[in-house]
Amino acid sequence: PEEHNDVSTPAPVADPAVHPAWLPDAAFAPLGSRRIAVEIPARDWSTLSAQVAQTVRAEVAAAVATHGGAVVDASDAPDVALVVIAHNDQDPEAFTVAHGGGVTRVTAADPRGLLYGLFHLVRLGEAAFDGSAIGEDVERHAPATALRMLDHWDNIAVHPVMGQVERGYSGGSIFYRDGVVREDLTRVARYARLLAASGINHVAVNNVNVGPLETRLLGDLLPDVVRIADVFRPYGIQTHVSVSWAAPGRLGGLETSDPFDAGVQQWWADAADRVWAAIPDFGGFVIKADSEGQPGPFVYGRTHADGANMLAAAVAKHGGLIHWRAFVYNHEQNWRDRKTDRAKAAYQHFAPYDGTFAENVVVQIKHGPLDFQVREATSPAIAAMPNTRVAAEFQVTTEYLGHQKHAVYLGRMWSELLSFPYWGEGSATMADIATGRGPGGRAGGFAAVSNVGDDVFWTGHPFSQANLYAWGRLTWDPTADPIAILDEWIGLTFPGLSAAGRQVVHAILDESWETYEMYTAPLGVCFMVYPHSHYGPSPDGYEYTPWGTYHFADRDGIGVDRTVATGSGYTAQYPAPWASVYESLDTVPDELVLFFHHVPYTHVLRSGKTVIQHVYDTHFEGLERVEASIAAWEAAAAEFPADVAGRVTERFAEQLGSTTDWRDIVNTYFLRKSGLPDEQGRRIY
Ligand code: GCW
Repeated sequence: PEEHNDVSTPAPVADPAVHPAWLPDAAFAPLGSRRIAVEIPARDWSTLSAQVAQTVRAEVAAAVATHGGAVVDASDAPDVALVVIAHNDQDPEAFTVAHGGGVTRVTAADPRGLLYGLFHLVRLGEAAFDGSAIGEDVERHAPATALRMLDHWDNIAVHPVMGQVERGYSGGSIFYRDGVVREDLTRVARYARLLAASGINHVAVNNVNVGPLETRLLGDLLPDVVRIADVFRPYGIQTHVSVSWAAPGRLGGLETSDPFDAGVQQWWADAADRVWAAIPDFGGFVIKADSEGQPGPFVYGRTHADGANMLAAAVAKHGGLIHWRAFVYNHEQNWRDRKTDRAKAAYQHFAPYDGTFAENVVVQIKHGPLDFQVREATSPAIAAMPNTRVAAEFQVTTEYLGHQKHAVYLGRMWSELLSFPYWGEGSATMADIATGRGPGGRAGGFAAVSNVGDDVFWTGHPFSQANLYAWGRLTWDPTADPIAILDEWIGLTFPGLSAAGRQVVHAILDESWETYEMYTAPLGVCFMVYPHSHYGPSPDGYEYTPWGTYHFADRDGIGVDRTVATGSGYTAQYPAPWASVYESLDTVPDELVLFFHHVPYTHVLRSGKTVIQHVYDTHFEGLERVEASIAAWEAAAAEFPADVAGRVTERFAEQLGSTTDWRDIVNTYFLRKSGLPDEQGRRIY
């Protein structure tokens, strides 16, 4: 344990001040009570792989020390053998498992695969060793993509409006405090371990809104990035930094950021040389350009392909990546202008440049065309760039989904989005495109905004840990069953919980996304939140703002006409069959009807209900479902550790109040607009 701060030999140490999340000591008992052989041949490993090899050894040593097993030689009758062998697996993160003759055997071509194999055994628990979960046939596990990323929106200094972590609901940053990178990165080491156990292997350590201080991460603060990278590396995680397009001016005193300027090109090449000299396995740069006030190439009359390719050239010789975000739209829109449709922006700005981005550019596109709403259509831009590496971007932090005050599990939502077949049933899905299995075959991977902070539970609501865990697991296997993932998380996080207790967590979380949708903005209409904070109901909050997110409710109807026939023409950005499915009111799915159409309140949905009655019914039911969750929780709370129980109980009180507000304010809004009463005569204010 004393070696804990020595990053080259990390050993898991229990820190009572921090919740162990899905890696409590007890989760290692089945493994740690056995005789384990680790065989990793000395070879010319990369620094990353060599350090991961040490991590595997340290994990095994710590587990047997805690649980009474032993580290033995391979020839000394082990129960478990973890072996790096020269096999022809091309994927350094892949591993195989097999069980025979009383031995559970994990093999990999690289220590990184072995680390994932080790955590696989931890997840399976006793079943990994008795032949019930692992059979005699060799079973291969490999990630769907090599790029499984978390983006932190952490600021070094506390931002006057956004705080330290933009859209963070879990306290301060685990990286920064009081305007500097933390001296003690122990917490980051624990985070790295949790991420490795869920499958994440890339982390960007600062907000995509990059201030002057954060710009210095490429300059005088680079040694701090080195320290962070040193802590991530032993767990197989590569570090990335978000950069500002204005960096050549801010740091280098240049007067332009024009990507065609030789001085600018040189400045970025030098910056890249500096970073990779300090961190040879550095991942690359993330950039938000020409978006929400961040500078970008538009000022110079250049395109985003011009900008991205200039940065790509600077990092190419180091094997670096440019994650160029496609979240580019006009945030100074005039609400009187009915022609501009923000949903069309990403496609308009990026699709025309398909095929012109350098090979080391990943265009990172939000899963929906607006902004991480509880329900919006899938982004057509993701399917429009077969000759570009596209990453699908998600949000683990619940900016629009209850701020980790509401119990909302997002595994189901992500799974549904990831499996969206862009060219109709059976065709390539969003996950296929991101992992290089779509048309064009280029892989950009997955990225999501982290929900972690320096909160004792990491994520504010203890149950929000499940989202972080599920994100990692889905990036590894986007086809995995999100409820099985949730069950895995429950089992690891709450060892010893009774079957009834487990059921309660499932009852609360399994359909919590749908529940949240029920009591918030209906039928894909989006937003209806308080501006700025994005928490709580404010149906007209964004209606007359410059942000381009309107629902156009009047006394007759509501919704955004995005059809070709009479609206913004957005539906034409989709391939067949979706373009016509969404275009027609006869075929548009109910849950997205207001995303694509402006309809009267009396419009009859495919479900047979009118829009207005659907709104009333779902809002009453949404609150009832939260009340049922609370009742289930109260009956089971005593089974949970007191600190967890206390926090969950406190969050439920907040959720109940907030959900009640949502129900009453949305119902009242619709009643006042439409004048149409609830068929069931329930109380609306
Ligand atoms: O959803 C919006 C958020 C901003 C965020 C932006 C983005 C980091 O409200 O806080 O900025 O998206 O994705 O860049």
